[in-house]
Amino acid sequence: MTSHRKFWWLAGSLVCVLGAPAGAAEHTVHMLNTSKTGQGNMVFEPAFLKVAVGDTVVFKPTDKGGHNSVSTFLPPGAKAWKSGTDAELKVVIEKEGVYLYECFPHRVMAMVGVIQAGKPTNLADAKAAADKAKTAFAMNKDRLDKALSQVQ
Ligand SMILES: [Cu+2]
Repeated sequence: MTSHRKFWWLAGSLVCVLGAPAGAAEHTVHMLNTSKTGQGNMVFEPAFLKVAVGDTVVFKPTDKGGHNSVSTFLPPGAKAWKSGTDAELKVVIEKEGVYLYECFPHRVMAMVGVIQAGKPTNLADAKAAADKAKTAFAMNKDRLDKALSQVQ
């Protein structure tokens, strides 16, 4: 590598390092046809995620099964999201609290997930929303409760 080239390589690396907000992490939630941890078919994995405000959650269509990710309950002021079918979506978690989301095509199978960012300031409202969401489930009826029970 010439010294000229080396300079631009170093400059590029610095931009990468300095460009990311301090401490912000990226978390991946896999959309799967079959759970890798024995949770049955049509799942988000992990179904519960604890993140810091400012972190990014990547919904990844690891299995192409007609999946999407749609927010169904949010902390006050948080932005709703909806991915395309079998499309990756990156969501920056900007507000503190509990988030619920689902795969709309597999709602009946309780393909749902929970994200906690910071303190669970809206947990009571999240539980009420979960109780409503559960009425649509025909299978895996305990999944949402299991994920929500990990909120601390
Ligand atoms: Cu799905």
